[in-house]
Amino acid sequence: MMTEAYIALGSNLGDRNDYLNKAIGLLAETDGITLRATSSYHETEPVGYLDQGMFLNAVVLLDTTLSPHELLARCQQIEQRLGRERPFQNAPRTIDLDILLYGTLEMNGAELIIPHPRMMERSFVLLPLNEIMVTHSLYLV
Ligand code: GSY
Repeated sequence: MMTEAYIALGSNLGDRNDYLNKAIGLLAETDGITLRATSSYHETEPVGYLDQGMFLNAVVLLDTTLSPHELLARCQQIEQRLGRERPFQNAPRTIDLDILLYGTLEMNGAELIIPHPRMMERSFVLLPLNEIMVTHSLYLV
């Protein structure tokens, strides 16, 4: 079954534009994923851990036949491939991929919570999400 999924991307280390481009390219070339829309890239102040560089954030809309856990595994694989290290929580990162929405699914698992539990309080997610959702989501038309 094909499902619409939204993924948030963020980078605040190195060539942030290139990390976002590469991560979106890797998502797009994944079997079981079709890239439907990409927001513009938003430069944003860090939220949470403040003593770090500005982020570049974006949101993409995918059609996918992957399950939520398969999609999570692919996102984590892309983070690793692009050199993400996790020295401490909220540390600066080359690239971060978070599943925001997966169709109308609501799940509360140990590894994965959908919708993303903090998305509604993060303007760095809501602004790019709004940009593509209003024009591309089938659920809103
Ligand atoms: O998963 C969210 C990572 N993150 C970000 C982010 O992507 N953008 C901004 N502006 N601040 C953030 N703080 C954290 S943690």
